[in-house]
Amino acid sequence: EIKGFAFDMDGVIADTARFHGQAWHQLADKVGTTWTPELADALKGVSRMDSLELILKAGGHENDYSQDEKVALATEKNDNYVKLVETLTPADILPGMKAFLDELKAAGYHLVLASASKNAPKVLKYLQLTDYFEGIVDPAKLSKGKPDPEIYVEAAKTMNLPVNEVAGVEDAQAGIQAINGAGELSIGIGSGLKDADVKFNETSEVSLDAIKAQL
Ligand code: B16
Ligand code: MG
Repeated sequence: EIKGFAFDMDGVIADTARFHGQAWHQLADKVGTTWTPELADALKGVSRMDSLELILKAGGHENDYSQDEKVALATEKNDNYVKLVETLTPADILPGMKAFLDELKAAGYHLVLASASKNAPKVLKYLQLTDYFEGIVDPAKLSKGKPDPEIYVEAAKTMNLPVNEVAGVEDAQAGIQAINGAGELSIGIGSGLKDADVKFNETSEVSLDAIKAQL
């Protein structure tokens, strides 16, 4: 029986995937990597430094920069991203997600955030959703990013629940792999998430009844 939900943030709760995309696109142009929809998808859920490596590799530039230069590139991307994040308001919560969080809260489920983003506390603040979550897994304390299961294992610990009583909600393939690897119920939102236990096309379709209908 599911007693807690671990939420991905970017692309699930917050309409920020477009901001990450915009800021990485700018970075790709700068290093000379062609920006494609496939590359944009491959970056979803992936940590900042791993995303940078994927962009450099896609253009054959992985050996063109020192470690310090890579950190500077990632910092530049993040500065651009943070400027976009500061424009967020509660209107940028993805359709239906506020209602779903309210439904879960009212039904007494545990809720934690399992986002790879170091900017997650800031984003939740601008969306005025901070109080919904009993904890935020700190990605800085993890040794491996998604698709490694670590972040979802930590999410279960934060709620004091065994993994089989936890459901994870994700919009990215890397995230679904992480949930499945942790032994939790995976709920995928978006296209191309074939490994998800429960699948939705849009955030607006997600509710407890709609999940139960697929179990
Ligand atoms: P930051 P999620 C992920 O968040 C994003 O999907 C991914 O695009 C981003 O690179 C990653 O967070 C790290 O974010 O640079 O803000 O630390 O989908 O796991 O909520
Ligand atoms: Mg995501």
